[in-house]
Amino acid sequence: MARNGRSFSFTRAITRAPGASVVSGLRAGDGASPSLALFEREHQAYIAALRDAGVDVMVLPSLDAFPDSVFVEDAALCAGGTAILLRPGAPSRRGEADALRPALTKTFEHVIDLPGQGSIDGGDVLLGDEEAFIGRSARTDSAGQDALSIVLSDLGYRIRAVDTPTDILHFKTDCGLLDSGTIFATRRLADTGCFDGYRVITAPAGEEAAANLIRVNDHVLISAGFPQTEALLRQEGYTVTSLAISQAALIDGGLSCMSLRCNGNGTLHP
Ligand code: CIR
Repeated sequence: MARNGRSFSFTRAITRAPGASVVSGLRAGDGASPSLALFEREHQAYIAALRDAGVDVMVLPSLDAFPDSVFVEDAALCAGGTAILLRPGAPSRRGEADALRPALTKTFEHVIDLPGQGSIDGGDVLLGDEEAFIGRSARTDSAGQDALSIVLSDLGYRIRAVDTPTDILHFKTDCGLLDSGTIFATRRLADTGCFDGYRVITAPAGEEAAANLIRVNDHVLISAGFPQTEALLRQEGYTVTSLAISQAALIDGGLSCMSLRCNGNGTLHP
């Protein structure tokens, strides 16, 4: 397994505990609400897995004013030593970026508000070592895509502006990075051609919900309940940890969205 690559080498992560209001989290369907107690247990196991992968995890207190605030990834983005406060597309989530500001200011030397116009959720951004994929979606509009493209270009990333297929919440709902040159994705997303130039491993049929995995240092974290995916990734040589995220899934959340992962390239505060 590749041991370096800034896209998956992380020293720190910021998370936020789910609060009582998580039962009202946004969801596309009219499915069941999560149980707070089980969500908390699954969230704690998620944090433990990040720590096992060598990451120092900050756990922020729950924020009941924002039911979806456990999904910290959508409100900010860490790129090297810079944290960028984003503009989430769902009206009920707009204030989440400001709520993250104090923690980011403590952690990063550079914290910037996304300039320009438009909305963008971090779930639509996949950062590679050199290239950033920015997906336009129901949450991320062209203006938001353009605004983030300018910031990430200034930080040295090549930009690949892509379209998240309409029935997918976020670009990363359907993909995750396995190493610097390899992406795990659903067939429906890979078939759009958006990963041309990368090696793509596709999620086994029926296990599309496993696509939102995260590579953290030497570990690949995947959602529990996807045995073919787990076997496939082990066969490919990855060290896999599978985690139950049943309650986050009830409100359309996945593994990536519950942490803001940061790589300390010398600019993180000690
Ligand atoms: C929402 O609809 O915004 C939340 N209930 C789920 C957000 C999941 N975030 C992500 O995939 N990046």
